[in-house]
Amino acid sequence: MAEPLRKLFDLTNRSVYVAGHRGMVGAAICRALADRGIRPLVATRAEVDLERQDATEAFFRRRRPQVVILAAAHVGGIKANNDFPRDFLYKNLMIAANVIEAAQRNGVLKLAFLGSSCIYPKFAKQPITEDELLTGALEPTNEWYAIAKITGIKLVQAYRRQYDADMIALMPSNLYGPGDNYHPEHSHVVAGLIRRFHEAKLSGAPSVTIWGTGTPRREFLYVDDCAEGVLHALEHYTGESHLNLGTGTDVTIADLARLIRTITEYEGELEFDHARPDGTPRKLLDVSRMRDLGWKATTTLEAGLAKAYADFLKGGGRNR
Ligand code: GFB
Repeated sequence: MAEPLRKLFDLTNRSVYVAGHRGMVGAAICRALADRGIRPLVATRAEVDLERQDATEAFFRRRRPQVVILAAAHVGGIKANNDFPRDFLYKNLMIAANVIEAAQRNGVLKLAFLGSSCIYPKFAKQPITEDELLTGALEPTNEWYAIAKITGIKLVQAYRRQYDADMIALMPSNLYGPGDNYHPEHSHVVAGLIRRFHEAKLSGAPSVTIWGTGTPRREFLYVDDCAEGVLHALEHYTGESHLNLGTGTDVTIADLARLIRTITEYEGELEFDHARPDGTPRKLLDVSRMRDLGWKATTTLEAGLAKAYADFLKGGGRNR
């Protein structure tokens, strides 16, 4: 049997600040920390507005976290990205710059910055290795968000080079799961379709509309798998390159829609609205670096979607 990988960094007995603990990802990271007996340091937006430099620095001076997991971000699906370019660029840039600078000034021992697979060029080689970054033009619907997240990766690299700071950057594929945003227009595809299929079932609507052609392929990572990956990377990795977090498999949006139709027990038809954008044709991540570090996602798409729908039925998530 292979030797278990040696930990480079021990989270035990550390004060771990999870920025963005009310979001889907931050909440999952708090659950993963709780499983290891770690009670994270968290703060509401009223306590610290991470878009403001002075507030962020005052918070770090006061609370002195030793580890920072930067899961705070302004996020949304393809339509929200397209409709609110300033919000996606400005807010995410400010959050990244303020938190990373405050961490450096206040002696943080280790920081993980979270981004997204949309940082890669629209026509990146598939599956996408970490080296594809900045090799081509971005997908226009999400370039604002992507530029902010690429800047976060570059900040991490710059602080590593200039200060020898132990900071890493992690790029998950499309995330879904408990605590998602169910806004009818601004959500990501999984949450948007769970809601639409559920409502169509209740109202007896004959069909459900899926945006775009249904042909784009996406890789969906269950949020609790992502959280485990983040903690695993904190413990086992340090290095300049960001790391991909994904499952290594993808599905078409049409197949995803059929799966959600089955899970929600909706019996009507699917219709595709070609007037809506498809976005990137494909963004399947090469996950071999994380696999070599001893991590892999364990939740199948079917099981993850069933858990996400159960959470929706319980009233979980935002914008219900
Ligand atoms: O989830 P989504 O908005 O993320 O859309 P992206 C994925 C695909 O699903 C697109 C289609 O081809 C959409 O056209 N789709 C079909 C839908 N029906 C729906 C629906 O009801 N709602 C939504 N939202 N999509 C985002 C980026 O891109 O991915 C973000 O804009 C971020 O910046 C995120 O990176 C992970 O994969 O297209």
